[in-house]
Amino acid sequence: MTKRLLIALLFAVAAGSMPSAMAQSPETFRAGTIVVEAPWSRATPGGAKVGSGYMRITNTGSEPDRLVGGSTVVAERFEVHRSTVADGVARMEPVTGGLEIAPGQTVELKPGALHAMLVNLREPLKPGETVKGMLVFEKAGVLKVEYQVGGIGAQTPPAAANPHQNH
Ligand SMILES: [Cu+2]
Repeated sequence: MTKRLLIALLFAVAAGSMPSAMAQSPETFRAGTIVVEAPWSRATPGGAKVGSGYMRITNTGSEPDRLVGGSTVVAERFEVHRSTVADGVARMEPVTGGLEIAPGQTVELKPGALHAMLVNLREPLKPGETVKGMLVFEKAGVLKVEYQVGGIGAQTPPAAANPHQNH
């Protein structure tokens, strides 16, 4: 390893651990007043037809906005679903009419709750890979994001993708 490379690495490590006012990780994506943090997904077993997408969406503006659609490079369709448990049976249903993000509100898409459904996967998702996608908001418009793929059945974002998770 060259000395220059070593210095660059040390600098990168120092920069990564530096606290910032917003506790902002590199996996933060913005469009207009919408801030999307730490999009992530889960690895899928071979043959699985659907994958999932999770993230935190914050509306920093003074007007409500809606997540009305999206896409990823790995699946044919993007839907927003809500998981519920009724009489001990877990089910999920599409959120119709867009997912509202009220002014000042943070909506969390996470396992067992609201989530993005990546329908008709073209290929299995593998741990450690990054999946490019887009989110479409009614007012903020199109936002390009990248999902970090964690393990099968993961309940939290991959550690490396979200260094500020344990605040
Ligand atoms: Cu679903």
